[in-house]
Amino acid sequence: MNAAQTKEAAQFINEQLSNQPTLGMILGSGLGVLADEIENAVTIPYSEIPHFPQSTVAGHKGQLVIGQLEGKQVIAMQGRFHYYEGYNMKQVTFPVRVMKELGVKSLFVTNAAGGINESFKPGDLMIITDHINNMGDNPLIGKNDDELGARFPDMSKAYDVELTNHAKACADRLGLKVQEGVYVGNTGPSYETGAEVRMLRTMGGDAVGMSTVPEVIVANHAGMNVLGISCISNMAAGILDQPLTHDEVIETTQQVREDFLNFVKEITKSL
Ligand code: 6GU
Repeated sequence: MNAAQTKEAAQFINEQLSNQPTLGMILGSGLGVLADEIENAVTIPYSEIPHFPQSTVAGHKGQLVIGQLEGKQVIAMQGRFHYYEGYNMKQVTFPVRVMKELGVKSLFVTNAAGGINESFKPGDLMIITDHINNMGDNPLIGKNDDELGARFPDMSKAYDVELTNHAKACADRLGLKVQEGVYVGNTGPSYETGAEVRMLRTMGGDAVGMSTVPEVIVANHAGMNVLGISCISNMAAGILDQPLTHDEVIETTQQVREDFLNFVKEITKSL
């Protein structure tokens, strides 16, 4: 994945738009319904976009939806690319580069995650205040393109403080109880063992998932403002005495869908 490919993909998308999006959204497992709220939508399957990888997981649609949400020009990914699918970090984060090229300034990243913090419960929404890259890889490895960003980008404010505070105010306004915490990015695809979850808790993690961290690193490299929201779809291993299934992840995200939709729409409206 290189700058020329990014430009080609962005140009292909741009040709189909009458307005430039300024707000990007990556919609995680079961959360893609948000894209159905986008008005005057232009929908582009990933398969049509030059250099875009294809998405393979159930519950992930695999298309860009571009249009207006609460009066803002948005571009949403309905389905993302995961490292565990076998894509490399450059492929996983390619859409973020393309969004930047299209003029996106702020990026909302969402995911379904397992609760590590024992005070959380399935169905909680969590504002991501920080993350731990536990994937053993980094999308910025390799020659740095100084046009795109710094060789050693600062990650001390990876999740924009203003956006985070704004999201908290929106939750209050809606009377939504929203958690805050640290997201741990693991590669998956296996879920954690109980011992691993205890380790992640000791490390300072509140929720664990298999995405988001690569995209947030690239968004920071590119100078975008990031807001992260996790839907706690289940508790991580060893907290409740029950096995984890992807079906449970999808089921819970369906249950919180109204809260999630209202929350993101309120954040967008008053941005
Ligand atoms: Cl418990 N672990 C991981 N790695 N990803 C998840 C999850 C757990 N629950 C939803 N996604």
